[in-house]
Amino acid sequence: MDSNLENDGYLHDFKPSRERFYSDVLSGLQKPQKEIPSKYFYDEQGSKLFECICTLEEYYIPCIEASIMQTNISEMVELIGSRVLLVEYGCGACMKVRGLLDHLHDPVAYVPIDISREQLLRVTQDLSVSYPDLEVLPVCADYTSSFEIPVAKRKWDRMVVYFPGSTISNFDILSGKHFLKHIANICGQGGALLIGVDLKKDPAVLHSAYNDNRRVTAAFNLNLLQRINRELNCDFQVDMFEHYAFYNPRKGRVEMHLVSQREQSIYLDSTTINFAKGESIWTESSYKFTLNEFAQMATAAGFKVERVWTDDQQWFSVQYLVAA
Ligand code: AVI
Repeated sequence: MDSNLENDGYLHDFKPSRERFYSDVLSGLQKPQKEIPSKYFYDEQGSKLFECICTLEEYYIPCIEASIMQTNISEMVELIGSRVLLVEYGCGACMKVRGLLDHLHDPVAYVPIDISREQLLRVTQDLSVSYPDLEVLPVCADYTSSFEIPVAKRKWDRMVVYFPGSTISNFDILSGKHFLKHIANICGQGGALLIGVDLKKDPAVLHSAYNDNRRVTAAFNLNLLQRINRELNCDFQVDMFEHYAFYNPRKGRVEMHLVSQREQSIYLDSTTINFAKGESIWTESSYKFTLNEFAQMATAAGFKVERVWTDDQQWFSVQYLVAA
């Protein structure tokens, strides 16, 4: 994909096209188990809803991850070392990285990567005010497809990729392994990945995390259909679908679906998609790992697990993996 530099010349833009969204939705809805890739949750409205999920009491991840980061920041910064090129995959509002940037020794540059161009431009400006000596090189891209890491003005000693929030959970196991392999290649020998990884726990905790009382997660899930209506001129009757999330212990993952409340059809251009009553669209998987399971995946991808930090209940982990 070509990089279209914005007018002011500093945004490296690899944003995926409407055609790609359309073909992913069409092919997903034509599968026997209908599905839509979870990366399409994050339009402007979806990103806002996700930020709201992150403030919910039931959704334990942000709070526990933040406390693991705070407690262990000195050790993390020591491992990362000085003159680092810090790259963040899916930076969102760039809130989490501030905790790192506040403590790193002489970082060379920060490369925030996100699919949401407007938010990326906004947060880049905010970061330049907060960290005037730091070179910020934003990249607008779907980080699961191809893009290039921009060249920093200064030479760096090590590239470290930051991938918090357990977004790795939203890949299926094989593509998660490929993704980690791709990161190992990008950061090169001696480079590292600082990653948040959600752990297996009581299914009741998982159930309420993905079925919150205020139904924010339900709104987040249903926004996917609203987005398809808005951007692809489709005619989903959103109130005829229901959010459904459950823990599948055999697969070790929470699955989110949108279940059709009646027999119905939708039209995507000239294609008709039929739904039986009770038929679902699978919209997200969120894998939960044991420390051992994740270590196996990381090792198979070419990483050595250097350090693992967890909370007292072992609900969540932050891991420092070094590219072998
Ligand atoms: C972004 N990702 C790690 C979240 C998760 O927990 O899998 C997305 C999410 N889906 C529903 N709630 C949060």
